[in-house]
Amino acid sequence: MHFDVLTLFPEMFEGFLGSSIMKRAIDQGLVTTSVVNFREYSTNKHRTVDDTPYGGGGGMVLKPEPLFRAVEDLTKDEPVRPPVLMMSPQGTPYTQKKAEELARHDRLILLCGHYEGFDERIREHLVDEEISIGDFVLTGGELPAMVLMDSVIRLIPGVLGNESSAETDSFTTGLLEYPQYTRPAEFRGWRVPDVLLSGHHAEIDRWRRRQALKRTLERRPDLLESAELTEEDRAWIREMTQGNGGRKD
Ligand code: 9D3
Repeated sequence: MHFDVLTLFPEMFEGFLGSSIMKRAIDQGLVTTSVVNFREYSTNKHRTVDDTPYGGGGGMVLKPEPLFRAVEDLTKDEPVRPPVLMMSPQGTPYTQKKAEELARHDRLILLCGHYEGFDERIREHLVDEEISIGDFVLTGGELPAMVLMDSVIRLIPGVLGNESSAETDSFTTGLLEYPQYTRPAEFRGWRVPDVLLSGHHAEIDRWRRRQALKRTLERRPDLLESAELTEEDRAWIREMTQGNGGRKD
């Protein structure tokens, strides 16, 4: 899979692409990247990429020419232009489902702004999708682009070890994870739950399922709406939410 990243701050990607699982995916030839400073595609002698907004007001707006020229140059040999994704606070909220969808493409082009807004014609005539990574304000689209790449790259077959497919499955159960423990069985007086030391695998599975349900109910009740629940799960949730004054214990 190939990623083209268009940014004014290409150096921000060095640590990310040079570390850990990303580096391994690149070294294995599973992923290729071109991180391009779109200032190189500016059409004027001062290499300008932004300008003041028509109609007045503060801030600067990214000009259309550099980004159009950059995308057109990068895709000049492609019979079909790959999806162009704009990282934007006004974008559709990013989800695991979107990551899975994007992982099916063999090439993606990511546009990153930094403070500035984009001239609307970039949205209207160059971009296929606008993506936000959540309701908080960052200084640019570079970190969101790295978040997107990380989430997509780990889904590419061969990038992670064997745990990967099982892990994807557990996300699709739609519940938060149950608590985990390792040795020692007692640390500073805090004991690991006895059931986990019991060797009764059916009981352990039941305990973990209930803990996952309890945690999801407490922290992310919205997830329960779409989770796949058995009749036993529903009974357990009823027990946790009723007859105790509404407390979820
Ligand atoms: C208030 C008007 N704009 C400033 C000129 C808003 C603004 C634009 C760009 C605020 C922040 C940014 C930089 N952020 C992103 O480019 C961004 C982002 C984010 O801030 N949060 C979550 N997802 C994303 S994706 C891109």
